[in-house]
Amino acid sequence: MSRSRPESDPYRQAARPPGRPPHRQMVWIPAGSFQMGSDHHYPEEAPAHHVEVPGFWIDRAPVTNAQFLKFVKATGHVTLAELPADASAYPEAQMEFLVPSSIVFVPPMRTVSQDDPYAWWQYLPGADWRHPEGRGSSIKGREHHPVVHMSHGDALAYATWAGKQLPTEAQWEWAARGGLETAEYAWGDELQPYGRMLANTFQGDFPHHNTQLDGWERTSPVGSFPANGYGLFDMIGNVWEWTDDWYQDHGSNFRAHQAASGCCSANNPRGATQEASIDPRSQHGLVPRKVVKGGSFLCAPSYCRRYRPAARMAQGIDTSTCHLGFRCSVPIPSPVPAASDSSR
Ligand SMILES: [Ca+2]
Repeated sequence: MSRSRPESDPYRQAARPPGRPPHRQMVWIPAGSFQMGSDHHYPEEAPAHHVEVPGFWIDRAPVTNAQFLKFVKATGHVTLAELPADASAYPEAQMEFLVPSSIVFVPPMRTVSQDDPYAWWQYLPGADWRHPEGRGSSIKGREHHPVVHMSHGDALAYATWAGKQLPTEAQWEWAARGGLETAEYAWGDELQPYGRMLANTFQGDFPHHNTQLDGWERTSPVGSFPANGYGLFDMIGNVWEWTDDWYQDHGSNFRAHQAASGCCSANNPRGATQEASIDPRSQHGLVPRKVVKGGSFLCAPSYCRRYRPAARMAQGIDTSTCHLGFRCSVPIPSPVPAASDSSR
């Protein structure tokens, strides 16, 4: 059975882009409605609920190191990971954690409990977008890999410079589905159809044994795997991607809309308020959280099956890691392209 919309579908008829892309390497995503979230996986994805999304433009691939370098050269932007942390904001933190640093996946040498993420996550001094694995590492030869170690503010600064925005969660998920609105994956209902790897994820026994069946231990050049139905690369796997929505349980989001409207689908819902996105039980401070999507090269069937469009995760806006990047979007009517666009 085909999952594509019929030609008579009004949303299909509205699929044509309204004009030329506002920037190079952007793809038109037609307006549509779909079941956002999933009732078949992790609790934070439920309940699946009906939403509508107006048409918009989105980057064909995540922002790369080469693109981010142009931004830094043009603006002098210094990422959060390159700055020492404000001791007053983290009164409980030890001094060694206040130096410029970021979170890096360091695979353990042997089997460890999957209940202890500190067995494979380390704060490494000197880790940042230019040094993805900490001091001594570099992005030489990885110019076309997704930029990583991005805080939400870093991603937003780039998007603003480029005359773009960060996508909402609904936009991101609708785009990731590639026209297969109810499929488990961005390409269908099987993770590895005919044994074929269709995204950069983790194969083997997480976290200590990565068989690299897909050819990549860490990030991969954008476009190394097939595009989805909208022609978008790396929506799934490679790196998690920031959205611009404050995190909220889907259930709370859905109920709030029902209470406010009494009916109907939410149109491009925007999640919580900044204050409501904070987890009061967090051991990492009362940090506002945004939604990240898409999973990464560290998502494994044996640990984290978040290599699906419905998957989502709350991420503190001050957090940067070696598997977190972003891509940009442009709504319609689109803002005037920035002068920086010619450099992309
Ligand atoms: Ca891989």
